[in-house]
Amino acid sequence: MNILFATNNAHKLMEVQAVLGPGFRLVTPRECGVTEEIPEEQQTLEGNASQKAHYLNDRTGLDCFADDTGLEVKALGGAPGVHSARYATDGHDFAANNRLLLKNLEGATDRRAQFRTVISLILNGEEHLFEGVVEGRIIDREEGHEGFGYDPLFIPDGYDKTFAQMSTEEKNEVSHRARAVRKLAAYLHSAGK
Ligand code: ITT
Repeated sequence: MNILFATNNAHKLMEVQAVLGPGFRLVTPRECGVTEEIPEEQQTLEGNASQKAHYLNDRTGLDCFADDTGLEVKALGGAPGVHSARYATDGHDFAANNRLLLKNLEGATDRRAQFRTVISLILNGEEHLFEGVVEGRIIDREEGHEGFGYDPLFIPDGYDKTFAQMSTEEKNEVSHRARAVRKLAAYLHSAGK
C-alpha cells in the first residue's frame, strides 16, 4: 500500500519505512506536489500532528499521516516539548538545541527525560491518533553520530548508549516513533490496508 507521510525530515522517513516494512511505500509531500513548509503552529504535539495531517489531506485529498515529536525533560518542567525543533533558534538547528539543553541542565542531578511521538492518521476522512513514548536520561555531552536532533544526548532506559550510537534497527526496537508507528501499522492492518 502507498501512504502519504506529512514530513520533510528524511531521518523520520527512513525510521518509519524501516518499521512499516516492504508492505507499505511511504510517499512524500514533494511527490504529491506539496513543496511548501507544512504548518505546525499548535501548542501540543497532538495539535501539531493533527494540523500537519489535515493540511496535507486538504491539499491532496489523499489518506495520510503526520508525526509530531517532542523531548520532555523532567527537571525543565517538560521543556523543550512541543518547542523541540525551535528550542534555541528559529530554525531547525540541532547543534544549537543540544548546546542549550546541556546549558539548561548544568548542575542538574535529575536528568530524566522522555521522547513522545504523536501520529495523526487521516483515513477515509476520519482522524485517528497514536502515541509512543520512550523514557531515558540526558547525558552531559554528545555521544554518537547516527540519527538526528537530540539523539546524541539521550540514553533510553535499559541501554548504555545513546540513540546516536545505534543503528536505525536498534533505535527502532524501543524508540517513541517506532512504538507509535507499530500502533499505526496494527490499525491499518485491522482496517484491511
Ligand atoms: P517534520 O515536522 O517535517 O516531520 P521536524 O524535524 O520538524 O520534521 P518534529 O516537529 O516532529 O519534526 O520534531 C521536533 C524536533 O524534535 C526535531 O527537530 C528534533 O530536534 C527533535 N526530534 C524529533 N524526533 C526525534 C528523534 O527521534 N530523535 C531525536 N530528536 C528528535
